[in-house]
Amino acid sequence: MKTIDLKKLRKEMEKEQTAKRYEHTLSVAYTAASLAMVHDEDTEKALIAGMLHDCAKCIEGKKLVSICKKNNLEMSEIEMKNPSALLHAKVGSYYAKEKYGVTDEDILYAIQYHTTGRPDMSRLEKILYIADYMEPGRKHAANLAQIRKMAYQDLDKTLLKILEDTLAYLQTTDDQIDDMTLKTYNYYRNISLQ
Ligand code: DGI
Ligand code: FE
Ligand code: FE
Repeated sequence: MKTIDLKKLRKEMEKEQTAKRYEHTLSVAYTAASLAMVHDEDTEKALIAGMLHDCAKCIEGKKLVSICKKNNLEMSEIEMKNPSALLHAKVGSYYAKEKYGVTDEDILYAIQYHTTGRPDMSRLEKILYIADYMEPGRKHAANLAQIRKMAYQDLDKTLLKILEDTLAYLQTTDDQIDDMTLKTYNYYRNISLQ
């Protein structure tokens, strides 16, 4: 993996993001690193993925759509209709590569799928997805205490719980559910039944 200057990334995120988002970014990076320590993942990769996962979150929805069009990044109808929630992950992964020099595919996929997950995620992908949900600054998500304990014991079980809670939450809103979120849920539910 090409060496990435984490300190430099941190400064760039501080510049790109609102104070609140930057605080979340740091929390996700360190939470991901602590999960990486327990689950034998590369802590450096976890830090980079955490630091960059929301690098496109402070770009407004319309701009995210135009960035995708300009750079031939495919968009589904649901992504186009919910750009801020869904496209920041895709554009974030694109920026991680093109703007911040990340070449490691595992990190790029972890960023790309940090919002919806995907079936058969790598260990790093799971760690980022979970860290994003459970970082200490999160206050309103469901079952946080249980999820924070579980995350240090069983990544797949934790993923399933978060996916269940996310789907339940989305059903209380007008937001459309992305196919990938459903596919991920079904995949990890099936695994839990085996
Ligand atoms: O960017 P963050 O706020 O840190 O976290 P995130 O990237 O996980 O995005 C969070 C939001 O994305 C959260 O409110 C749930 C939402 N989300 C997850 N799956 C779907 C979704 N939103 C829609 N519309 N459809 C989904 O399938
Ligand atoms: Fe995000
Ligand atoms: Fe996030």
